[in-house]
Amino acid sequence: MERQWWQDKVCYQIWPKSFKDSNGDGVGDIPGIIDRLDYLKELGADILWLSPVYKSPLADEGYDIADYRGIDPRFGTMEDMERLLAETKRRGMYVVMDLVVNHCSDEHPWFQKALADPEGPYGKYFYFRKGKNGAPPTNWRGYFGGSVWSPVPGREDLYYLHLFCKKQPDLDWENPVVRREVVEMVNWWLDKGVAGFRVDAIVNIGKPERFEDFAPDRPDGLADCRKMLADPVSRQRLHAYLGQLRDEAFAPHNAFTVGEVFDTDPAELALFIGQGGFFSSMFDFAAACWGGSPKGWYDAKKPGPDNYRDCCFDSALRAAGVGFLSNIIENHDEPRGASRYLPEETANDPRAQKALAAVQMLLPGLPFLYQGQEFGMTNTVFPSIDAVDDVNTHGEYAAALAAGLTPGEALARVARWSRDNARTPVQWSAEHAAGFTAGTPWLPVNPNYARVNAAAQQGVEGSVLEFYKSLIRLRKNDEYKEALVWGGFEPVHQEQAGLAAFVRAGGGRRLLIASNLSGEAQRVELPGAAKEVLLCSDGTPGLAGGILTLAPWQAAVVELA
Ligand code: TEU
Repeated sequence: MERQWWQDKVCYQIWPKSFKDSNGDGVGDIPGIIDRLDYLKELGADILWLSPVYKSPLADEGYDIADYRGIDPRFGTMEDMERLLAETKRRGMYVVMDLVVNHCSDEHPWFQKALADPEGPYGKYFYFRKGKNGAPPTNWRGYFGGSVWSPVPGREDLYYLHLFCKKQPDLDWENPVVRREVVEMVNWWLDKGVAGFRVDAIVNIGKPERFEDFAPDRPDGLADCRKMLADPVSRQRLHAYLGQLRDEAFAPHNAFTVGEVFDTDPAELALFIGQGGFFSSMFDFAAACWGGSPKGWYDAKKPGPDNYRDCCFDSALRAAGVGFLSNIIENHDEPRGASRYLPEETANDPRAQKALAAVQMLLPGLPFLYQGQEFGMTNTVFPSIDAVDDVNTHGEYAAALAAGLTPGEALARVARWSRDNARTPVQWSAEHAAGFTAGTPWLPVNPNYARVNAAAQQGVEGSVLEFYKSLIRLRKNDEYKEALVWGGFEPVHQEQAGLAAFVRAGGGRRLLIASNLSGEAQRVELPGAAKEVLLCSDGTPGLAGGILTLAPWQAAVVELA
């Protein structure tokens, strides 16, 4: 496979609203990001993915775009954006925007014009359908709960489609004019200097020929809209549209793109991320999907460290020789990785966080850090459902109540999956509002900020932050890059509970990465003679008689002969 410019990079996701506020209004902004570029550079981040900063009513926190070529004043101005591009370029860093084109905002002029004349040209940008016997056109349930259809105001028996919230009408990609609009907009940003895109919710653009009911799958009488994704026509269309985006926008710019792709068939992997595929990379959601329930979040199971390991290893083997998956432990839609994959009592233990970090950062593929992960931010606490901002959590709370849970149980069950866990302000210091803002933060800071913050760890040996830096340095070290970036992957001792161990080999080097994801010491039989311990999360591991002994939650990288 031909090598690409982005393959040896480390990526970092910024969720701007909660990253850093520069003007005291309690909302993070682009100047705040510029202010932290040196910190990110020192961490070793190269590619910065910005969640949406476009003009938006923020009904889904920016994933509802009202102007694809404008910056929302809450986040700054186009001049700020241009300054960010210049400042990242100066530091040898790259900016990747979020491409949200399955839908736009209901406040986008396209939709406003469509509402005014659903039969006119802009009506064809969206899906307008007649109801069925006084009910919506189909019984599909949207991603955030409730029907995917909302009535068109002032029009009897006419509905528009929105797979997400009702302020996010779906764009009809069968319309070539829509595809042209998107291609032109993407080229406009690439010409401006962004390095590429994270491509939002993209599998949903392929829709079936006919919209038909599915068998209801919950007490609400509705059926998961995702069922339409399996339709062969949906799939064919998806592939055709993505091919056009690649050929007419991404490829000519040699852009880096990472798809938010759920529901792929393993057979499709090469099509998506193989040589000349639709995207450079796509996220691996195997671990994030583990334990999910068709009933809803209230019924989801918490994975343990072994489940995390098994998911990552399976994915790595599946992608071997095909392409680069993007590895995450969390993002703006998921709970914090430490809270999710570590046992509850160890989520805040820096040793355990470092053990998890070693696995994620040295797996084959592209590592993505999410803001605050690098110094161990964890899930927050919600005093009541009213304290939750996220539209998705409210939908899931309603589903839990409908299933008969008490309000207290419903809150406790959905809180651990709430997207707000990852959306609390970044904890920069132990000062006012965790150093995020001089004002009042738009969402309360996690009460653990006095203990967990970047300033307390910066330059402190043994801290989670400094360990992430060493992992990144190792990954980028010319001596080991062949092995760690482009090298092979071989799981070892996968049957050993609480141990995540694998060998990465390339360029004449063989490295064993062994992470003790348990509170007991682990004896690891070495798959070869040990040459040198390159890195250890805490202290020094035991090494004698072909056995590596790891203390509880200790991780080590050992070069093998
Ligand atoms: O997420 C797509 C998606 O499928 C989500 O519904 C996801 O399953 C859910 O958030 C898990 O909790 C993307 C964005 O990442 C998300 O923030 C947006 O809300 C969504 O698209 C709509 O644009």
